[in-house]
Amino acid sequence: MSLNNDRKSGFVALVGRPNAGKSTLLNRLVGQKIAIMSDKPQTTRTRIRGILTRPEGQVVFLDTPGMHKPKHQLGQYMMEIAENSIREVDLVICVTDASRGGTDKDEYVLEKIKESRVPVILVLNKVDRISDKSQLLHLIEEYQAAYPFIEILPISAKTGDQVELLTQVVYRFMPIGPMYYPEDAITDHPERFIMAELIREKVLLLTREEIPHSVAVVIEQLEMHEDRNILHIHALIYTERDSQKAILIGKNGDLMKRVGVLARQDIESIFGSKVYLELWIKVKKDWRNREHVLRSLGFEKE
Ligand SMILES: Nc1nc2c(ncn2[C@@H]2O[C@H](COP(=O)(O)OP(=O)(O)OP(=O)(O)O)[C@@H](O)[C@H]2O)c(=O)[nH]1
Ligand SMILES: [Mg+2]
Repeated sequence: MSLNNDRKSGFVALVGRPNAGKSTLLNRLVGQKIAIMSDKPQTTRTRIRGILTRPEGQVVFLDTPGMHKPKHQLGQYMMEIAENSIREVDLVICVTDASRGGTDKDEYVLEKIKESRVPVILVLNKVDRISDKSQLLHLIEEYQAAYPFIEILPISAKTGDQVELLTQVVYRFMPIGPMYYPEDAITDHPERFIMAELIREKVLLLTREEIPHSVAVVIEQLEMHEDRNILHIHALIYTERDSQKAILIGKNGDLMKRVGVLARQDIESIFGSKVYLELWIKVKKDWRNREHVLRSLGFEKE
């Protein structure tokens, strides 16, 4: 807890459609990879907390699942997380993909924002993809007419363009408050959770169609072999059907090997120790629609 009474603190939710770049932006804002990212929609499945501490105070960013019409219980859980987040924070950052923008596509998100009384900053993301800047001006006008955003900022979460400016705007709207986390904390998620997510990210990267969505990852065992300074990780990858399991294993186990190599490299660089990663695949039929299975996988309703 800081003794400086003038310091600010607050909670900021990142919301928007799937694939808008919310997780990429969260990682940029806190300067470290906490949330996994992919070009597949509905990558983020739960609320991911990222903490930024500066001399002026502490901001806790909440990355949320992309807003969509849910087709199964997991999707319903994801939407509850996203919608509840809007109500529980001091500020909302609404992220939209400006390269595919338009208020018509964000209708649902705007509707949810209108129900809350929290100030909202609109971020027009992926400006690195836009060469015609008049396109941006049109978008700004369109969004301005749709909702009284307190600020509209074109940024690129990928290149970092204008993210520092966004951070300064966020601090401006934070109330005076206590430091909720230690100064050096970047997140409060357990290591196991981040590791499982990194493995899931590699599955998303290397698979297509329904496979990415059918997968859940759980770390079964995590042990430090002190003598050799190697972190031994035993992870289980759940999928919904035998046919999906076969695809995930790949010819001669090739796909799993590639997932393993990429995940190991990422975990090693993020956690700074050598890793021995063992991956197993198990079928859990229709897990996305089974309440108790979802709970056992950590998707707890609030
Ligand atoms: N060109 C470009 N691509 C970006 C930018 N920000 C994100 N992306 C890409 O957009 C895709 C989606 O990014 P994510 O950060 O996973 O998007 P998200 O909004 O968290 O998606 P969900 O978790 O599914 O809701 C990834 O392929 C990113 O690399 C950007 O500023 N420019
Ligand atoms: Mg995400």
